[in-house]
Amino acid sequence: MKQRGFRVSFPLLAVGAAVLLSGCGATKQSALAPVGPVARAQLGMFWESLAIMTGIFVIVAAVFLYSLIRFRARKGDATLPKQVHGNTTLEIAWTIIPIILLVFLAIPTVHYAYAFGDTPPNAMKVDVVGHQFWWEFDYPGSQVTTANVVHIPVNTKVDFVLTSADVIHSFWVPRLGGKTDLIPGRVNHLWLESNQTGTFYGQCAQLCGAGHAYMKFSVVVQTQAAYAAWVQSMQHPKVSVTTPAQEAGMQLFSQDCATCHTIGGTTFNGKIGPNLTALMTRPTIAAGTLTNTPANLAKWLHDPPGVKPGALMPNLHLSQTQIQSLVAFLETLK
Ligand code: HEC
Ligand SMILES: [Cu+2]
Repeated sequence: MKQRGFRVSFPLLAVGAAVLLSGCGATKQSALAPVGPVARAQLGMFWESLAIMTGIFVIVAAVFLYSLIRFRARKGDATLPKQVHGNTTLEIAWTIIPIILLVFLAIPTVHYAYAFGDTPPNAMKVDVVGHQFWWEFDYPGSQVTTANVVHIPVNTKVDFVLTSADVIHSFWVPRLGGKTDLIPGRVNHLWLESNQTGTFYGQCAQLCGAGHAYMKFSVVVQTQAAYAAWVQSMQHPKVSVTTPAQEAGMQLFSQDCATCHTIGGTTFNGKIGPNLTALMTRPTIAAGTLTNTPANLAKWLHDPPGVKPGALMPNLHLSQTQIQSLVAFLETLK
């Protein structure tokens, strides 16, 4: 009976673990695939403590197994084993060894706590504001504001200046390092650097309400030249509205949307929702909920809270014609 119970539960456990771990998605958001000095140092400490713990486990398990076998009750032997109490040498040894191991863990921990706690003086600054359920990124001094996608230059230390507009959120880009909370009324700093160009994924790591799981963002790491070009294009956004549908969309936008959304290059300057300047250059909409395609924009405008639980953009009960004009207008934002 027992045998069968084991056979049934083991494959079940294996399948369960596989299903759960599949959520960890290869290297997309893996702290085990670092691309910068902060994430690399943190991973190094992880391996160091894992090595120490594995060593302790192997030694303790070996002594334990040896004792189980060597001193087991044998058939026909009813005598009581030798009774002992206390062994000063052993007790001193198992007090001193853990202390030495803890010192080995404490040295890098304290070292990195200071190294990562102090913002490098020449770091580039990006202000990050957490909102339910999206990210605002402001580049102080360059008049650039974006949402849910942050561009940074490669091999550059970036000081993310973190605060929140509402509840506590947490900023985490596993491949770059982290994470640090965004707390209303407080300013936290987290500096990160990437030594590789490419797109890396971030996620809010502090349960902040119904839309928390859909509060994602991308970090686009670019060469210095490409980054400078991006800043230039964000400072001089092109909005060229030509067709009647685009014009109708812009008109609708000024009535229904401009109270909440800003668009660079126009007079729309609402501050409640994400800044929509160069919206079409973003890989996703609604903080990673949908890929950024015209069909998905239409889906979003039709019923935001239906697409993303808890979304604070209301359902404006727009008609299909209105949605099509608005999408035509949004598609001009490059
Ligand atoms: C009451 C304020 C409000 C109004 C009015 C509003 N929005 Fe929004 N909008 C938001 C908020 C808040 C979000 C962020 C939702 C989220 O991701 O959780 C958002 C998100 C968006 C996004 C996705 C942006 C991104 O980068 O993820 C688009 C596009 C958008 N709104 C377009 C519109 C259009 C077009 C209208 C008018 C028809 C409109 N919004 C009206 C508040 C508003
Ligand atoms: Cu959250």
